[in-house]
Parts: sequence; structure tokens; C-alpha cells
Amino acid sequence: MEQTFIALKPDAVQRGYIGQIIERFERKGFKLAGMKLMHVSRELAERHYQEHSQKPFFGGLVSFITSGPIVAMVWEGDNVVESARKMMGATNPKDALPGTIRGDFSVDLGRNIIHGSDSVESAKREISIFFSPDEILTGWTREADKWVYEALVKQTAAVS
Ligand code: D4T
Repeated sequence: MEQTFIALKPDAVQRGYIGQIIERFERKGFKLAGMKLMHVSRELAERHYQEHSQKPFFGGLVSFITSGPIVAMVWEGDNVVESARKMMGATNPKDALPGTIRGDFSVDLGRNIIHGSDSVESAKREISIFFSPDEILTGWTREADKWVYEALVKQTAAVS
């Protein structure tokens, strides 16, 4: 199953939105495969945001992401990378529609609450730098999945 890396940035933690944001991913039907509250080191921040290393906002971005704890997560589901980006809304909260996470919880580009991988390849890279393999639970069975995915019901029916 496809996986994505989601991080609740220090502003989400400080403002007390951890539960409300996680609830949105659960409500959608995605499955949690890994989660930890952690401080991001400067080295990890620079690795994570290496594509922006030459941008003028890079220094501020690294300072912000290292300024307090984040919640790092791996979520699993069909098309989860693209769907999570839609749930998050536009990078700049000024452009993020109401109903999206950034649209509902943030106003400022430099305090935009959440990060989500922008492709399956980025997700693999980001998961591998934030998590060790033994911190990710891929095999657990969630009974509700047969109410989320039609194909799981068809498989069961075909067996019985
Ligand atoms: P992240 O990586 O945080 O999920 O954001 P996006 O994938 O949606 O957007 P991004 O990589 O273009 O930007 C990374 C991060 O930098 C902040 N930022 C961005 C900023 O502070 N000033 C800026 O001008 C831009 C473009 C916001 C998100």
C-alpha cells in the first residue's frame, strides 16, 4: 500500500492542533503506520529541505522546523500521497481553500502547520530519513479497512 510522510510542524504542536489534524486523516480512512513526537536537528532539517538550500527562505525554514517538537508520521492508503496534499491545501495559506488543513488552521506561509510528501519518491526518501524500519508498522490489520476499500470485501466474498 502507498505511504506518505506527514509532519505536523512546531506551530501545529504549539497551538494544540495535533489531535484535530490526525483526526482528519483517520476520518478519511487512511491508516497510521508510524508516529513520533521529536525534535528535528539542524542536520536533519537541512537534509529534509535540501531542495530549498539556495532559496532565500531556507534559513528561516530550518530555524522554524527546529524551533520546537514536531509530530512525524507515516500514513498508508490508496493514493495517499496525492490525497494528503489535497487535504493539506496550497502551500501558501492565503491560497488554501477553507476545508483544507492549511486553509482552516493557518494564515502565514512561514507558519503553514503541516508538511506532506509531494510524490511517492519523495515519500520514500523522507520516511527513510525520519524513521528507522522498525518504527514503521506495515502489517497490522485494521478491521475497518473492509469498510474503506471495496476490493477487500470482494476478496473475502470470493474466498467464502
Ligand atoms: P512543505 O515542504 O512544508 O510541505 O511545503 P510544500 O511542499 O507545500 O511547499 P515547498 O516545498 O515549496 O515549501 C517548503 C516550505 O517552505 C516554506 N516557504 C515556502 C517559505 O517559508 N517561504 C516561501 O517563499 C516558500 C515558497 C513553506 C513550506
